[in-house]
Amino acid sequence: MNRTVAVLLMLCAVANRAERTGLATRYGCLDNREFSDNLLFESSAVSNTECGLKCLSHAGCVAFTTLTPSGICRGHSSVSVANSSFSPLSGAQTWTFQDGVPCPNPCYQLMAPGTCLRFHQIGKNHSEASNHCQREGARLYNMKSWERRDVLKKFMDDQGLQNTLLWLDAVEEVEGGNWLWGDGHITPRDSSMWHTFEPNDLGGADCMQTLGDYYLDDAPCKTLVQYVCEMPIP
Ligand SMILES: [Ca+2]
Ligand SMILES: [Ca+2]
Repeated sequence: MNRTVAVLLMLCAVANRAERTGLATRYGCLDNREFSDNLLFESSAVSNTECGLKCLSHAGCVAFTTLTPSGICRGHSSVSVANSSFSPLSGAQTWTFQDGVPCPNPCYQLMAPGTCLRFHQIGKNHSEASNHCQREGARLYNMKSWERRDVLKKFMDDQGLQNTLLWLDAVEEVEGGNWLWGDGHITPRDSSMWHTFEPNDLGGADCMQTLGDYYLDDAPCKTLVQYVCEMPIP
């Protein structure tokens, strides 16, 4: 090997290392997934970024799972779920590397200008779901307009899900009255956005959810329902 080739190889190695290291701060979230059949390593890490760097330093590592505050860091050789071994691990998040994550939290997906959304598949009652969103700096989804209904439908289509019941960021102002959204917007009881025969106050329903092809429905607040959080981009 002559000297020029050796120097070039060395420069390439340095550049490659820098590129892979840089990627560790740009990752997207695969949401609460734990892969048990493609585990490359288990270690500990104080942050998602540190875990990402460990993954990058392992050949064949394409995704990593972090569990806080225990600091568990797992590297995975694949993001596919084989042998039906997929099971959501409470509190865990799985990440994969990608460029240009546009939302402040990489678990969120940019769906409309200024609007980042995240689907939570583990059902909670309305107040717990709302609190969960707020802990992430977000709110339950606001579906006060047809335009916003179309954004939500597109987002759920992207998840491969149709006609999913989802908590929304509205409650009944007074029994038999109008419905109040978190931003102060009012949806009257005779709005065309309600599903047929809704609101019907079945079971003392005071919280808003989606029904059918993303129409409005009143539902009992204690019901366990999946939800979408919405994070505004500052
Ligand atoms: Ca009611
Ligand atoms: Ca109802």
